[in-house]
Amino acid sequence: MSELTERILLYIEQHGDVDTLDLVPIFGEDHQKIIGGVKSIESTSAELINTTPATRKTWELTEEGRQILANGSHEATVFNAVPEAGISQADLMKISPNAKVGFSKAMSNGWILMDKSGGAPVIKRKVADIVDTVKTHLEAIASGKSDVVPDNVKNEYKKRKILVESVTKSFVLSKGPEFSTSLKKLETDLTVEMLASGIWKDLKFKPYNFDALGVPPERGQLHPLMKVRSEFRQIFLEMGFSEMPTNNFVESCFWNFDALFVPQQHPARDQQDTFFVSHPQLSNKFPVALLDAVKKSHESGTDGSIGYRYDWKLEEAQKNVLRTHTTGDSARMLYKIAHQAGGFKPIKYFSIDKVFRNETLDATHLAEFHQVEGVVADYGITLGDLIGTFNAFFNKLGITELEYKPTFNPYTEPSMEIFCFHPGLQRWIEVGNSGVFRPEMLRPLGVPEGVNVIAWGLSLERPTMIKYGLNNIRDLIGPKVDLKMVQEGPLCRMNR
Ligand code: FB9
Repeated sequence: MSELTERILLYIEQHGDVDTLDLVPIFGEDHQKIIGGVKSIESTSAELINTTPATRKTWELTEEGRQILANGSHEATVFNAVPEAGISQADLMKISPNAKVGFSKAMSNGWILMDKSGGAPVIKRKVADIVDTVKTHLEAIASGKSDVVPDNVKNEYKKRKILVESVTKSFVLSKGPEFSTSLKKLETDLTVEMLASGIWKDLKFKPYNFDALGVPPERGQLHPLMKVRSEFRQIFLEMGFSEMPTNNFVESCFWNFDALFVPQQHPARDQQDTFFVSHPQLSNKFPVALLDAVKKSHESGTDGSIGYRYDWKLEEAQKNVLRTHTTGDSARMLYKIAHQAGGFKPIKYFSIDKVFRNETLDATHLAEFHQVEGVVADYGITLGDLIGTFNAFFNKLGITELEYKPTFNPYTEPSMEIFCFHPGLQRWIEVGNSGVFRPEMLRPLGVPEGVNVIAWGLSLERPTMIKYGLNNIRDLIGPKVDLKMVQEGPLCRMNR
């Protein structure tokens, strides 16, 4: 038991009830330390002492008051600075920043006088010595004996801003039902040994604290991106879409570009925009008939198109890249369903996975992001179906005001950028890109005449940053992410 807790218990034993503030001058301890001792007693047993909250007006020294306590009052400092021969008032004013206050107090106390008999006025002592009552008063107040200083004097010091009145919370201590001057450690567990030996009868057990909060269980937490991915996945599933396999970060240029009718000279296929893979550098497993059909589509067109009229090169198509979009996976799926047993059947597919772009990094763009893509293939569907699908999709994200702007993609015609008026941001923002896959892409894949395929894409990062109020992508992804943001991130409900 600490010496302070022992002193508190003994004092209560000998003197009965006591206010913790009154123990300050008795123990010569700071009030907060005494409160700590009381808490320590209570933590051992709530039955030992009773504590009744109390409040009391107390006097505290200000910073200036503490300086006076240490160095004496301003008037005493001025008096002590006046030599036998006297001193000019100007020189006296230089002795301390409070010399002016001290001078007028020392004059009104009759400690000093101004002698003009010799022409220029000289300040001299009027008495041989002084009693620095202010310092004495402050010493009493600082040691908890403010009662010895008359109220009018305390109020005078308050006006001089060397004393301030405050309300201090304290406790009136009294004997509890199990009062004792010794702090017997309370048992916190009833063991087999205690029961078997019977010593439990003589032990004191700590009462249960049913108000104690449980220890928060260690648990994992989904990253905000994964929370938003779950929301998007749920939306697609609700709309009858099935998830495509996209477990291939490395893709051949053939599927990433050529099968999408992206010409081999397209700038997107340069090193500035795309990450090329050195090991394995090339792919070489492609359906031969598909290669020929894609080659023909690029060189001389298909289905009424004249193509790009260039010599399409296999070795260009064989190069491996980090996929720049998941639309290559959509092309694989279209090829697969066009060649499945029983022939083409309408589908609604979606994918959400990482893609990589060798682009300039900025506050909202990294070299990788998650693309969200939806694809619908069916007989006779139109741009109107695409717009209707968007409205349904974005309505589930809480977005109702959508606008569309014509744009160009090598693999879709018509193509549209999608904009929405974001209610939270109160401004129009770009929310994605979309289009109807061109016949020059669909025919080589084997998708039958009469079948149209509509598709759209957006990212996961942009809506996540908006949802979680982040302005810099590096606060969401990367080594500088504040894990508290992840741990404490709220549940994600995209439409509210
Ligand atoms: O995600 C984007 N914006 C967005 C999306 C959702 C959202 O949620 C609402 C609050 C509830 C808010 C904003 N964008 C697409 C637009 C911009 O952020 C843009 O600056 C960044 N874009 C990425 C590409 O940047 C290099 C987002 C990404 C993107 C763009 C296009 C596609 C996919 C991802 C596509 C496609 C496509 C087109 C036709 C056929 C198939 C796929």
